[in-house]
Amino acid sequence: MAASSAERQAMSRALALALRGPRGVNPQVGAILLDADGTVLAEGWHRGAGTAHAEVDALSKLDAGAARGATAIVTLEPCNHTGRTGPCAQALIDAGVARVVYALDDPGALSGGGAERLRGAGVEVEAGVETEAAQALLESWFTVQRLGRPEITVKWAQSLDGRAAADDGSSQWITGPASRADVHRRRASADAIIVGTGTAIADDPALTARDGDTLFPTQPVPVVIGAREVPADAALRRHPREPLFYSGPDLHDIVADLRDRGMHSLFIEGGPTLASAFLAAGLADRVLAYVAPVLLGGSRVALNDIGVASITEARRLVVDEWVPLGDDLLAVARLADAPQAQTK
Ligand code: RP5
Repeated sequence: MAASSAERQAMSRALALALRGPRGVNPQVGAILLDADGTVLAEGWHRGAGTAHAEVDALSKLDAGAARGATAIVTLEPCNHTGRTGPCAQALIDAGVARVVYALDDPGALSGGGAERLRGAGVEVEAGVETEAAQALLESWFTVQRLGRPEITVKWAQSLDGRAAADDGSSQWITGPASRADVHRRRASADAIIVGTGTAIADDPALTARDGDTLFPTQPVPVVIGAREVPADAALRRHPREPLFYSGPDLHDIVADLRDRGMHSLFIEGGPTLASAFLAAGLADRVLAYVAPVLLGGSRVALNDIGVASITEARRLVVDEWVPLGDDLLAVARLADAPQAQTK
């Protein structure tokens, strides 16, 4: 039976509840229990790995037996997996829930299959309600499920002749205010912002996401990669999130560690050595190239060795958008050889 308007409304509310949970290793999920008249019996959401899942959180707010015959509205297919907590599909069956309406299938190899388990126990299941909003909520979590690592965006600013700095190393600013404001908005939606020690020392960046002097409510964790010591009074050490420093390890290990810390999206902000290393390692899904109408000449190119020895090895891009920003132009592009580009 298709979802009723009360069920659709409850799904929108469940999506808002999901947002109360942290972005992390587990997906953000919200759940609502409705009685036969569509009245809300209880609400729940997931508060992060190791804590009750949204359905169980909602059930825990009711007396035993009170969910008998109820409808559960859940933003993600109830899990079928015993991890640190038990399978939600079974908890719903045990509570006597008669109908489950959910937005998206759980893609997890271990956690998927909840709908089948529910149906097997005689519970009515309706999937695919408010999928677009649920997809937007869980996009970066799905990326981690699909790729096994966070989504990686490599950003740089360059002169029209492809330079990231003048020959003395000065680079502030190549692009105009509209481009820089755009960068800050994008920083705010990333989980981590990554620079090399070269950039950390030469530019002393704050690495915050801000509008003028005002910080956006969400801030990426600043991450610095490289062997050199970042000064004790560096601006990034005053960042509202505690910075992470990696000195030696392989980029793949660093990315895996950031994933294990619950990060879904990484924003690589330079400089050229670090950006090139991520590209060369195949650790880039998206490129943001801000191009300014200025010439710098000299040797400080925006990218150096990305593993392309000959034109036949060129890394092709699929441009999603050319965005005019004041006098600058931003290319928002995907690497044609990135796993994501092929599935879109
Ligand atoms: C990067 O961000 C540049 O490399 C520059 O060093 C840095 C500036 O960061 P904020 O100090 O504005 O945070 O684009």
